[in-house]
Amino acid sequence: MITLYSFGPAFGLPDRSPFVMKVETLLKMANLLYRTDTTGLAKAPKGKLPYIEDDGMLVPDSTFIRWHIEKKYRIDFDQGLDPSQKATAWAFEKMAEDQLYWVSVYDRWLIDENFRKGPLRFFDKVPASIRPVVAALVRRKLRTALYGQGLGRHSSEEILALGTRSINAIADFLGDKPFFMGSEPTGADATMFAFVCAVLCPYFESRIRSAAERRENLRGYVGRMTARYYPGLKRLAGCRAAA
Ligand SMILES: N[C@@H](CCC(=O)N[C@@H](CS)C(=O)NCC(=O)O)C(=O)O
Repeated sequence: MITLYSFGPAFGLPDRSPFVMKVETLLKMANLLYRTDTTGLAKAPKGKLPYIEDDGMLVPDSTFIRWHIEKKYRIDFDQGLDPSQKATAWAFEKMAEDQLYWVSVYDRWLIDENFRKGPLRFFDKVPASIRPVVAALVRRKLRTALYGQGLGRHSSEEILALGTRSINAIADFLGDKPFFMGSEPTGADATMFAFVCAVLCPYFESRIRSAAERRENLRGYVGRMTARYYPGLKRLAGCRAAA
């Protein structure tokens, strides 16, 4: 059975990482048996989660995991898409992973109130005497990563403008289609679902979340994806599963 190394549920989401949620959704789409293990970060091959272990083979990174599943289990997550649709799906996925994701990181880690009730809790098991120092160090690491990525160099207004542009692009492209690329789910849905959930997560106060909430079709989409892939969760990211 495949082991998915994950962080575990948090903030009302199946996992605090949208990359983990993406992989879990792909595993569900592929109907593959898997179990989750939340103890893998320290030995992660690339220092990040998710990674999977499949028959003794470690595969890190959500995109390479997808390609591994496609190759080993002969699954085409892009089934039915023509080359132009595949190119569009890839571009949207990378926009979500390489830009929108960082907007969520900014919101969760750098807005004080969100940090206090969210990421700071990740350090609850660290001895109280060193907890503030460890949390501050990790927060600084995230701030440096955001600066290196580029988004962290912008003002909060500019970050909001960039994030809103992406959210609106996703909502406009989705339109009234049931799933991102059409009437049936494809691999892109695993990504769009995960990253839209991260933005819509009601646990955090954020202006990008308000911008996403104004797009009714995104809420319906999250509801549909939840009903199909997480039927046990009646509500995800504030959206009813039976939407
Ligand atoms: N490109 C990777 C990104 C994964 C990623 O950024 N994971 C973050 C959590 S969302 C992580 O594990 N961070 C832990 C760390 O940097 O220490 C993928 O697609 O899987």
